[in-house]
Amino acid sequence: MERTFVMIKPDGVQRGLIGEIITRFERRGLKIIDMKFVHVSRELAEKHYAVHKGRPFYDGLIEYITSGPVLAMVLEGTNAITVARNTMGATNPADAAPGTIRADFGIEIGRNLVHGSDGAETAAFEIGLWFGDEIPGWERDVDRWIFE
Ligand code: D4T
Repeated sequence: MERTFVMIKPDGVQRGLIGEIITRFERRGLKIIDMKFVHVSRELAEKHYAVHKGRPFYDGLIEYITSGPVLAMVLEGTNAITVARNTMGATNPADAAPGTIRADFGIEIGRNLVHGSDGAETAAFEIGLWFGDEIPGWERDVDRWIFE
């Protein structure tokens, strides 16, 4: 079963949307494997967003992600990476499809509420960076009604 790294960014936390956002992943069938509140250091932010270093929005992005606590989590399910990103919607909330998290709660790209790994390699890197290597799974009784 695939795992992905998802984060509720500082705007989602500050605006009291943690429950609302987690509910959307949970009710879709994604299983929460681990979760924690993180006061993001500059060092962690720079590692997480290393691929964007040098881009015009990089400094603002680092400032934003370190501006308040975030809720980091590992989600598991069939095609979890794609399913989580589809649940979040397009990076720019202005382009996100109605019904997605970013469309329903956001309006600007620099305040887009959530992050989700964009591929298998990124997911492995980000889960390791935020949670370490060995995260145990757990048996969810309802799984047989969600996964075929
Ligand atoms: P994250 O990584 O936050 O889930 O976003 P995406 O995977 O959907 O998008 P991304 O990596 O292209 O961008 C990372 C992060 O940078 C912000 N950003 C991006 C921005 O503020 N201005 C921009 O022009 C771009 C491209 C938003 C998400």
